Amino acid sequence: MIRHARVATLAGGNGPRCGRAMRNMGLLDDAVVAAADGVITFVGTEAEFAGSGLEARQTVDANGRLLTPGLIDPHTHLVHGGSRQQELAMKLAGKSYLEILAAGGGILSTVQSTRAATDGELTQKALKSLRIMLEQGTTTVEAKSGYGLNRETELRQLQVARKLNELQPVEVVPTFLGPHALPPEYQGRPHEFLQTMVDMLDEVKEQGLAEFCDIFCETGVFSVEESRFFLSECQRRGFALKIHADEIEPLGGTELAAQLGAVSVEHLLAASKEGLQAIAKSGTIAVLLPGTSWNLQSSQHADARYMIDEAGGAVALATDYNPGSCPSESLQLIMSMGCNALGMTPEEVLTAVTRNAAYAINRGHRLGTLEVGKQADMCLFDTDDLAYIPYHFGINHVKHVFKGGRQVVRDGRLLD
Ligand code: IZC
Ligand code: ZN
Repeated sequence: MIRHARVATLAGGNGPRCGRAMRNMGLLDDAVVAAADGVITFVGTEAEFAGSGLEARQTVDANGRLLTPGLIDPHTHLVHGGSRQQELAMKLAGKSYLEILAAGGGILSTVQSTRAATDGELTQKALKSLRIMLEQGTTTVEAKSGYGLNRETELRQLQVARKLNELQPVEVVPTFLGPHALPPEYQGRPHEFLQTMVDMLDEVKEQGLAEFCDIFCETGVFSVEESRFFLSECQRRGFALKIHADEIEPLGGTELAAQLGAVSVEHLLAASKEGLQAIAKSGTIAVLLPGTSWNLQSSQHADARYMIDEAGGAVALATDYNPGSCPSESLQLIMSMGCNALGMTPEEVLTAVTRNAAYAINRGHRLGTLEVGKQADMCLFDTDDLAYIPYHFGINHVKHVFKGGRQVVRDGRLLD
């Protein structure tokens, strides 16, 4: 039981919060949250608790601090080998992300490192990142494959992602991103490559290795028509869909996401206004990744304000943690960028990394809000003021973290 907390419940109704409703945090002052067997059993004020007849075996006094749902990172490339700090010098010398990729670097350099890494090496590297995430309040994370680009290593990445769930507390939700780039061995033959990825789908499904499928729909990577072909094959086999769309150039992946009824569409820096209206209508969540613009030295950002104010859609935020375009595990840093780069309010940002992020990974029924019956994933911040978190950026504001009712971080330190 946590007492005397300022609780941002994010509670009420079902579905992601859209448009201006993203500012509704469902705040309760001087409140109590109780849980048993990992599930929330009470949320209310101290006064309501006094009349409830409930008793606690273990109590944490929050002393007025802010308690939120555990943070959810709905877009990462968690499992990979190697790192790409050499690209920093290339970017500083004026090379673009797509130029580095076209020259065989970028994603393709991580593909080489990932193919060469053992399962043990992939696991240890991912575990290190998961510890950083958890210490900073992330209790659930989506993890994409996409650095194998062949059957063997794509399956290995997904198997490692699954195994991570048994090795540490953060829940890892796997996505098959086989078509993340065209491997050199298929240069000029994108359809043949996509067919090899389609040929894997039944195996991925039967082994329960991924819930979502995703593709990098971008100039110089996969076209809208190629993306439609792949994603339709995935949908026929019962996978939920995500799309990397309109990250760099306005290709129309956002419109495709709406047409296919994708759960989420990610990046959207170059998305058209019509595309943003279409996804708001189709209920497709816009997962925005401001750390990527910043790290690609771009002044261009996704139009979060249009999405929220004009299109009335749902926005989530994610790190995009990966070794190229965003090598950072910190959702708190992304929260700051949500305010300072995307113009979102602190309340909208919190909704974007809790409730809406949960819906972006089909976990809204179980995660993302503090309500009776939901899983007791909670984050206690060392402040009573939400705005202080994005305002004071670059540090960890987390005091305690609870995953499924169990305390996993105390005073900013991971418990073993
Ligand atoms: O490794 O560069 N955008 N995929 C699409 C990425 C960035 C990850 C990478
Ligand atoms: Zn990505």
